[in-house]
Amino acid sequence: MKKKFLNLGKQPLANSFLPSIKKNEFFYNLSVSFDTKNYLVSVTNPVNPKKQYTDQYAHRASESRTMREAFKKTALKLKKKFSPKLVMEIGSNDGVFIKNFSKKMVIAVEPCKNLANLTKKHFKTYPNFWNKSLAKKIFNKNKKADLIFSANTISHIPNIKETLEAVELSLSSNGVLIIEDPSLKSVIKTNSYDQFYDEHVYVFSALSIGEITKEYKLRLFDAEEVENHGGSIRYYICKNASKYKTTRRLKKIIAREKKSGLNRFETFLKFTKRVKKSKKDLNKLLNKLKKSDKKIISYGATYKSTTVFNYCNIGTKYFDYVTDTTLNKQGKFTPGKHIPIISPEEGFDDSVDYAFLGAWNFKKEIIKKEKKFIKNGGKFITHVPFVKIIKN
Ligand code: DWN
Repeated sequence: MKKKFLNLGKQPLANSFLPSIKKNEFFYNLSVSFDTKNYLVSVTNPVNPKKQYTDQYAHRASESRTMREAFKKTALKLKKKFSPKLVMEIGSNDGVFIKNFSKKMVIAVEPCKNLANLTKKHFKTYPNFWNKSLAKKIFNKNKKADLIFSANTISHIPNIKETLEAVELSLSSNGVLIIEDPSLKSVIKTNSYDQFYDEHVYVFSALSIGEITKEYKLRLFDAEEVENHGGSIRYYICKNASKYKTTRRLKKIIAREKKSGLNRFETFLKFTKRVKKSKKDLNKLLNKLKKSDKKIISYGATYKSTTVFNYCNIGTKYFDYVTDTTLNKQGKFTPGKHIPIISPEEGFDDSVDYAFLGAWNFKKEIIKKEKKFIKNGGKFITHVPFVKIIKN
């Protein structure tokens, strides 16, 4: 049974960075539920993916050094561990993962046409949504994938049944599906409620992945906690009859999840209380700083900050602008709250007193990079794990 625990209010699409401020912007109601049967946490009423994954998709996974290095390391590790002959990535974005494989052995699936165009010159790329009909087009009795990788994508697809059935059709008998997505334990622990937005239909746990895969002739046999995006889990899934045995580290992760209460509704009700407090605290802090005439900006036009800005009802009253390194976000306005986005070169200078870390998941990388700002007295603000000015 699905039980609602969090209401984040009216939200625009996190990807809808606007070239100009328009009046008829699309909004939906963002609430989050817990399924007491399979422990799955999901957006209660998902948005139609055709509205989200268009040829205007903004996010470029290569934009941070942290993720370029993480994907390279992951690709090398998986090649060594599984020696795959044929690899497929679902949701290949700008190719940050597949570029670590030779052209002959990798297939990319990416429904956003602008992104698919970036990889199609060098890699076999299908500009389509992942489903059974695509699986049947790519694979057959004699051609199967030994490794299917998907980072920050399976959590984005509302139809999990179709997704996993298509995977089951495509894998070789000892083939492995590896998915990586933000971990529910980290979200709850660090109060990062901004991991909930239209695209994050699911925030998985090993508990929920273990339950869901069972329904589709698949089996979770291993999992690994990784630092990416503020704490993620890499899940290793195989066919029911495959050779892989359940690992000790998976059992430990599941035990820790149970200890954190990820199988109990009360845990999520407590989380909701902390989220409400976070909203109050952030408004209070920004209000105080603004009253003392400080210049505040936001650092990183993340999808996550769409949730923060719209849930906390904060916009140009507090933030002069948002800086972001992604070229196709610059010159636009943030979804819903319409804060202008400019390049760091243009806007991240000595005039800034405080920078809210929209990209808090890259805190280490950013603090290292912005030593001069800190030395000159600039300060970062974060809401993760609670609202504070970061002490340098
Ligand atoms: O799942 C998703 C994640 C992985 O990526 C997607 N649905 C969409 C996107 O979400 P996000 O926007 O919250 O992701 P990031 O990776 O936290 O975005 C970081 C943003 O900050 C990028 O636009 C790049 C920018 N940035 C910057 O301006 N300066 C990043 C760094 C590290 C910097 O130094």
